[in-house]
Order: sequence, then structure tokens, then C-alpha cells
Amino acid sequence: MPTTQTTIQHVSFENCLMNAAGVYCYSKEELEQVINSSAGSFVTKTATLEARLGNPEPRYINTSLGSINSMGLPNLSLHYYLEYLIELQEIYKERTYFLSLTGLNQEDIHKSLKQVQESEFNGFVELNLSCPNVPGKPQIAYDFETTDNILKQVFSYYKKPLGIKLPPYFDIVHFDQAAEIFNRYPLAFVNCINSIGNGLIIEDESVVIKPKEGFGGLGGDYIKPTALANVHAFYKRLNKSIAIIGTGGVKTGRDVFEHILCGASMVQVGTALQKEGPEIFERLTRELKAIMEEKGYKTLEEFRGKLNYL
Ligand code: RRO
Repeated sequence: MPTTQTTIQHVSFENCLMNAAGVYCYSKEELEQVINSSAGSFVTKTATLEARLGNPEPRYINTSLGSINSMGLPNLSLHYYLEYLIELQEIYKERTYFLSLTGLNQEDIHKSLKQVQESEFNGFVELNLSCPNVPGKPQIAYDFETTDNILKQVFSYYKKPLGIKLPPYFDIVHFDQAAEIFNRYPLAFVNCINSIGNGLIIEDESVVIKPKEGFGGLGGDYIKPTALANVHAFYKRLNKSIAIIGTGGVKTGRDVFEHILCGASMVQVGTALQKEGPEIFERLTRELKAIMEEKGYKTLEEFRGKLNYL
């Protein structure tokens, strides 16, 4: 029987599948459903120092090809997720979870990370540098100088495993420039990609979400080719010590297989998890294993990053 076990920085996960930040991760009750599924880990909703209500509703809509959202970073506060994760560490000593966080300014990012550094938390931090939906706040990782400054400061005091959640890039030179910066830091991983920011979905003569006159982050089928391109572009450019987490357009075992073929060590599920619920992890694992059996692969390492070119 093939295994879907994977590793990030010497930490082993029994399954390479988990939720994407923002889906099934707002409250302990939602996270418990992911814990009790076939997923190999979970990541929390991106936390800020203070709890936030987020943008007005409707702010998340499913479409036949995916989803659009402008949630606006609703979350129950860094304190809430951090305390819960520390409780879980005592119960599930052999498991490792991800804490997603960001700040509305650089000072808040550093305040948050210093709190995590000083806490008992021993899991991974996923620093979200790509939220597209807070009015007036740009997606940080599109500004390379700011991103470099943040990482320089972060790694001067933050000594636990940390990775970053990236927005999609669309230009080869941007892949080169971003990778050159990321390679200067002891990142545990980069996660490609967040939603494609500021799309517009129209039904009849109207937008479908209320915030920002209908502009919102796209997920699902719309974004799989962009996600795969970002996963593979960074897999080719980053130091081998930096793992890639692949996120975007995953709804079948074949999609998981393609993310791993592009170089992903872990694969996250957003839109399809929102639509199908945490039972999706069992289906995706079964479908991935069936593909591996058919092709004669026993482990993910045997095909990770081994995309063929013409
Ligand atoms: O909460 C959101 O609006 C949100 C965030 Br923080 C993010 O990183 N990505 C996204 O699509 N929505």
C-alpha cells in the first residue's frame, strides 16, 4: 500500500493533506473536525493580535468553478488560537500543527511573532503575507522591499519553524526576484498560493459579494494552473531546505498528484473543503493512493518535483 506521509524540516506528517487557512479553521469546533478527519495537520484562520469581525456579508460565495471571498480577516485573536494549539500539543504529542498569523502593520506582525516565540508553542507558523481583502492594505508580498525588511527583522528574534503564505506571481522575473529574497532566510516553507486577489464574479447584472464593490479573492478551478506554476517556479528556485506547500484548485486526487509533481511537500485544500466538508480528506487520500498504485509509486518522494518537460 503506498504512503502519503511527508516531511517538513524533519517534522513528519502521516498525510500530506490539510486545510488551507480560512476554511474549517475559524473556531476550535471547526478545527476539531479537521483533527478528526484523515488530514495530516491543520492550519488556523489567520490570526491578528485583536479579534476581528471582518467585512460585511455576503462575503464568501461558491460558484460552479470555485469561489470568491472578501472575508476581511475575521478571526478570534492570536491569543485564542495560540492557547488552543498549546492545549493540543499536550493531547497529541506526536502531531504538529500550523498557526497562521499576520498584522495590519509591521509592528503588529512583530508583536505577534514575539508572543509566539515566548510561548510554549512548538509547531509551525505560517506568516500570511498575502491577504487580498483588507480595504486599504496591500498584499505585502507584492512589495519585495517590504517583504525583505519584514523577514530580516523576523529572523533576528524568531527561532522556531516559520514559513510564509504567498500571493500568486505572474511574471518570471518576479519569481526570480522573490526567490532571491526568500533564499536569504531560514524559511521552513513557502505556501503557494493564496487566492488570486481582486477578481470579480457577476450574476445577472450584479456582483455577488458585498465588500469592495464585489472584488474578492478567487479560489478553486479558476486558480489551479496559476497555483501549479507558482509551486513549480519556487520549487526550482528555492534552497532545498525550504519546503513548498501547494495550495490552489485541489478537488481530486489527481490535483494533489499534480501539486506534488510540481514540488509540493504538503497540499492544502480550501474551496473544495468548504464545499464538501472534512470527509474530503479521505476521498482525496484514496484517490491519490490509487494513482500512486497504478504508477507503481510507494512514496511521495518518488515523484515529488519530477515534472516532465517537452
Ligand atoms: O480573510 C480574508 O479575507 C482572506 C485572507 Br486573511 C487571505 O489570506 N486570503 C483570502 O482569500 N481571504
